[in-house]
Amino acid sequence: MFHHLKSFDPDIYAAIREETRRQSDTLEMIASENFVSPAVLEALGSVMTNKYAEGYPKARYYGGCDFVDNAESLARERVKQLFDCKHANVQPHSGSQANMAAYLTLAKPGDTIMGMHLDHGGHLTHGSGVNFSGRLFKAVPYGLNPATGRIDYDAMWKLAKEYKPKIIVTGASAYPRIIDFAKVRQIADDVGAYHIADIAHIAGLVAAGLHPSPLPFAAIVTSTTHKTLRGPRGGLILTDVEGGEFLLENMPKPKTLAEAIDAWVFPGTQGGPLMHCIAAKAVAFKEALQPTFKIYQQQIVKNAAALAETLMSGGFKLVSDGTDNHLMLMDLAPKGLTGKAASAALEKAGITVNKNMVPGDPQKPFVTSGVRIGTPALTTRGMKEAEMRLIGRMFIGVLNNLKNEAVIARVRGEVGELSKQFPLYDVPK
Ligand code: DSN
Repeated sequence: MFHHLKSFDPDIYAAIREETRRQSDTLEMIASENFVSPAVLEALGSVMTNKYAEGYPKARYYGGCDFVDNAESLARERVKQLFDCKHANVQPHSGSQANMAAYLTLAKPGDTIMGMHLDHGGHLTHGSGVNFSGRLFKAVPYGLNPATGRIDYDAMWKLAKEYKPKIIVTGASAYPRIIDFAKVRQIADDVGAYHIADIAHIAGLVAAGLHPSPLPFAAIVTSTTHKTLRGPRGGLILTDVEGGEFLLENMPKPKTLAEAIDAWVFPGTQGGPLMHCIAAKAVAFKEALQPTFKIYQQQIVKNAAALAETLMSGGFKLVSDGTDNHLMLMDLAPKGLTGKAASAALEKAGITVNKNMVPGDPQKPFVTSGVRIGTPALTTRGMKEAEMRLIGRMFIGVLNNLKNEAVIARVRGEVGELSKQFPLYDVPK
């Protein structure tokens, strides 16, 4: 493998080899990352990357699309089966692109949207001022109840009544609890808003029935494909709503919601789809339809619970005091530590996490008072609760001894040993 690259471009070859080694020899605990299967990697590295296929299966602007049509149709059918829904668009290049197409389907620039505050666990594309979502739209953030660390639905309702948003977006990047999609639909209906659910983080849990599905309660559901869902990097859009009357500019007749979504993905916001990614999405969806996928998702949740408990018994504060899903958010302020210092020390010890704002964080986003920790990737490696407890003790050792090089070196050794017991990819020679 990689022999062409090795001889033609040794620099990129070396970068890939070392990244493979890093992924294999360290503990990957970034909550949004995962390890795809060799079958997904093969589809991603295939000749489908060569093909232009603007349009949709059987309605393309280019010739030669028979086989990419097969791949995209399979991806659509499989993801519809996985989430039990009526319409799917698998072309968004990313979750951000999926959200852009979803917002533009239901709102016009200048309209008001409500999404979760970035500092409370929301996502950039849910209305942050530095992102298109906060620049094209008037964004009103909702947030957590500071006492419980959980979404304050009453406050959300009040804000919605006051600002009358066109869209309420649910979903988060750093929220460890179940989201009450039914409640948000009730709020949206009350104020005449559309509900869009972005399930990027929890898609695998939703597919496995371990988190309630938003499909009965949201006009549009968006997601990425590479987090708990364990596919290639990319996005998707789902809807269960049939019919609709969407008048798009330059389009002669009203469209159904599904047609309007498709039109906003292509040609509305994207050009040619990434057919190699779409083929790899189809493979990942097939994997997610296997019975073993549910067992995998169950283990992710059990692992997160075991790790959370170990950290809390070690005296560390988690936002909302625990987790229901695949991630937890550690608030380091009570220990007088920053996310920046903690994540740097953990990385030295071979544990990869990301620094993360916590609700009401006095620190800047590059410093933060928290770290976000997730279990999807290590669960893919086969680790279970016993390993999580061991890893929890490693966290505690490092975080109580941030400046103690001997402790960090000892933990780095333990991480190496544990990694060897759960082999991942073969490192290219
Ligand atoms: N940046 C991703 C995450 O880490 O959660 C979300 O897109």
